[in-house]
Amino acid sequence: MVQQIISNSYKNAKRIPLNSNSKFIFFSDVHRGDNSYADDFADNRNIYYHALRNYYENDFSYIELGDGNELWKNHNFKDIFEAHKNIFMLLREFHLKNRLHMIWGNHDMVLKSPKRTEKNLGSYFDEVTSTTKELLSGLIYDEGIILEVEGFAKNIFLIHGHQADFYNYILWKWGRFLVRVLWKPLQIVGIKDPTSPAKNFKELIKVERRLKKWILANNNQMIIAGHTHRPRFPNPNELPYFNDGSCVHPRAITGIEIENMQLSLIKWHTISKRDGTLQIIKTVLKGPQPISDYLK
Ligand SMILES: [Mn+2]
Repeated sequence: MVQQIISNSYKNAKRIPLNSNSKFIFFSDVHRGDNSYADDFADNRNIYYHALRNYYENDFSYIELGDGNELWKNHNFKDIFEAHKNIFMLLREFHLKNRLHMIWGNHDMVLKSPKRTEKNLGSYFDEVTSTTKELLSGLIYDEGIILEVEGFAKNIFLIHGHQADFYNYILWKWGRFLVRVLWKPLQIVGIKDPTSPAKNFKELIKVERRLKKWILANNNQMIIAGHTHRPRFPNPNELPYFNDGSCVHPRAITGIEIENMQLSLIKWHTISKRDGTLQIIKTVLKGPQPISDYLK
């Protein structure tokens, strides 16, 4: 069943060309929240903003691989928008240049509906001028995206990854209910949701195993996913399962870049300098590795 769900999202995926001029940055599991104690992203928001602006200025397209907005803990998108307005304004800049592509995950599965997306993200109320202004009008969330690599028969499949997680794909409303009534209040006193693969190692391994099974059954189809929060960057002789990690690591965000037909796993984090100032820097964790190594 899980294998069929992944195959369906592959069939329905939006297609985007990729060639030697393309530059892509993938982040996922940003979990943008309301900036309260239950907002796992709050500590990393400056790092994320700085990284994303850097990619914007360097002509990258941004593809978010799901769970960008934390719509389980928060009923109202407006609270998330107000807490991270600078980030949404930057996303708007990407969108206006057609350089923004969104995939939904289990925490923002409601954005599957274009109507819902338009209502939540299409516009915002500007309190200074008391007028409604455009935000991400016309943006469509997809379940999957295929990057068609110029000169190759094989391609790259982008997906959130909860398709390999029955509980979070089919029973997601139940999961959301538990997060709202149980785990969110408990998180504030330090107890974490054990049903999330991000917090439960056994679940995480199962999700990875199912995705790898699908890759093997589908002619070694390369996948880049999120969901588990565990960064993965295989060697060329291994199964091509990549994971960009998350933006809610304790002091860092991780992502995957494509530039010059090469892939890199990167981390953005803060260092403290001897004079007491803080600096946000990028560290390459793995790569750059040619894409062609994974399309054989
Ligand atoms: Mn997820």
